[in-house]
Amino acid sequence: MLQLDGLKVYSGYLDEGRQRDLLDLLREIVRQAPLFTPVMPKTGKPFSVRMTNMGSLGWVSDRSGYRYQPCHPQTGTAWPAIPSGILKIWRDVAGYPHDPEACLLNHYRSGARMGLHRDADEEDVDAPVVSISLGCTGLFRIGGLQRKDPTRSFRLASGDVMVMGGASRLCYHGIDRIVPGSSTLLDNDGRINLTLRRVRLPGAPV
Ligand code: MD6
Ligand code: FE
Repeated sequence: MLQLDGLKVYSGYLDEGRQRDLLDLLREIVRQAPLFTPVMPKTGKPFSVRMTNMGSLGWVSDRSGYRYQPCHPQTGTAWPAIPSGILKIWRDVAGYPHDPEACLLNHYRSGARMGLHRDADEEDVDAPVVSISLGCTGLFRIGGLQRKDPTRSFRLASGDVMVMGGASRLCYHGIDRIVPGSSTLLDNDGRINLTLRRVRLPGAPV
């Protein structure tokens, strides 16, 4: 287990059986809330990653900006609930007394990446972000509070769970690339990353 400033990586947290069970759940989620391709605010440049969400709020990005919203941007229906098996992972590792409101699903195909960014659209930054990786390994890069700060990188493999809390919560991070051939869990060198977050401050009106 790697540990620095509130960042913890639990390598192999989910064994292969639990990874497959989780993937089955996610296939059902994607049937209810199809993957969509977000675009960058202002420029409208498409992300290489496709996304969907679970929970009372989901993260979206379009020409007008980044935000959390209760409904799918294309179907207009509420996001599916976060399955209990996923909530259990949060309860076991987050060290935070309130359940997450949002679970963002990122789907990478080979060649997809995620540029350096900060998760700063949430009000409740005392809560950590919990990330679960499935499928091909992602090369994860993390730096400091400023974009120019030095970075380090490590691999997130299928079944790894990472908690980004404390001083690491608002650090810049991204996925440089996916390692082809590193897993057969998903077809075509795919990778799925789930990030569980608190959005609103506990006690805020819904
Ligand atoms: C990914 N993850 O692993 C992208 N953000 O595909 C993130 O952007 C991320 O893993 C905040 C906390 C943990 C993460
Ligand atoms: Fe992030």
